[in-house]
Amino acid sequence: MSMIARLLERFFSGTPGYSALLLGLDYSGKTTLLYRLKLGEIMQVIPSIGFNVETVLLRVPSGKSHSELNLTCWDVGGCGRTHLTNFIAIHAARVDAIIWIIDSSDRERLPESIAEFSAVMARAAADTSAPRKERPVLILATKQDLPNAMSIDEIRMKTASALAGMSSFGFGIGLTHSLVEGTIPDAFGWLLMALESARKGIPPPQTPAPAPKVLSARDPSVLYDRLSSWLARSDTDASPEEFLRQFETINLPAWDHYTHIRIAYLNLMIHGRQKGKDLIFEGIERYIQQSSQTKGRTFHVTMTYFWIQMVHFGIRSTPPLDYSASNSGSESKTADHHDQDDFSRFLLLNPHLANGNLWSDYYSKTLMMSPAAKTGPVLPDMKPLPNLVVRDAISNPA
Ligand SMILES: Nc1nc2c(ncn2[C@@H]2O[C@H](COP(=O)(O)OP(=O)(O)O)[C@@H](O)[C@H]2O)c(=O)[nH]1
Ligand SMILES: [Mg+2]
Repeated sequence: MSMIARLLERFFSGTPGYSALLLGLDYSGKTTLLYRLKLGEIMQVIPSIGFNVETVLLRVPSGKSHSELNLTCWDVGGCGRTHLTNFIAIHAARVDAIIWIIDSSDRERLPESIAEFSAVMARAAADTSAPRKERPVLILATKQDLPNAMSIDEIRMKTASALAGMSSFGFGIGLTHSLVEGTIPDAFGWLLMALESARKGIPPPQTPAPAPKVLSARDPSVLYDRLSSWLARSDTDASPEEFLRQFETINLPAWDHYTHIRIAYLNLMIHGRQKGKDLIFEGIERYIQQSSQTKGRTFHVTMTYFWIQMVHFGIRSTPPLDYSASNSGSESKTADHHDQDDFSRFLLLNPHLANGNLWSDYYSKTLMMSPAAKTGPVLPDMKPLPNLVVRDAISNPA
């Protein structure tokens, strides 16, 4: 079993309720739906990056009365998603259900959405290390409130062949629809019913899953490989205290992207944003001046700001881990082990950070490599950085 799969199982086994993966193209409405279910209101969400994970408690119709559905939803967002098919498929093979979000107003990209869904599901089906079980697929066709939306029947017809052999059902939803009655609770009511029959072990349908053809098993996925090696490294790396001592005494085993991310992570976790940021800046500048590992490198202010911002955003997006829930098994961990796990888990939830070129989604090369960016902080010219103000409003609703 891969490192990623092992860690996922270590972190998320034993969570109560059911888990679901939100699949769907960017801009289809995944994050909006997640926070609407979580907070009961429509938030202006930012294009997300990395994972949003939230547990929602939904009241759904069940026969003549109501039941509760406790659902932990994984929303995979943004950058580099296409490089992450492998990674998403590992999740898909370990959740209890898939919620496929389709933008009803985007007829043009429906084929792309179907291709992504099929690629992920084929990968997940080929994952022999995952438990073999029926995973219901709830299709939510969002934006039904928009004038040119495709009807739910049209979407059902067009997605039917991608869903062959799966237990699935489609519902049309919109921002104007109630959370209390109508299609949204009905949709989750269907999901609860499908999940309960899957848990009772009603055997999966016999139709074989389509053979993986979109991606071959040997498809090179640089980011995925890098993330796997980072996770292996974080599992055996020096303790946080030791690592920070090595940083302070200019004695780190390596000076690479992984090292930078861990420096940022530990300082921000321990000291918070203000003090953490200063310590990172001073520490890195000093390290570059004094170490023989950093020959030829110079300190880059904007680049350093960029990574601090991305790591901080990732920290704010990572829900705290409840050890009491996940640690009921035989494995008893030391406090030190927890710290180590925290960084592994942080990487798992923020796989995009392994992409050393992430900055180029935000900055043109000309701007990032300019003397001005090197000596002082400059704002991105391609798109704004993920917004911490909005993120904090989501984490700490008033
Ligand atoms: N009109 C309408 N807009 C929606 C609906 N769901 C989402 N949106 C909008 O679609 C945009 C993209 O949503 P977002 O949740 O960021 O998509 P994600 O990339 O899949 O997470 C946002 O501007 C949302 O307000 C819907 O049901 N109706
Ligand atoms: Mg999103």
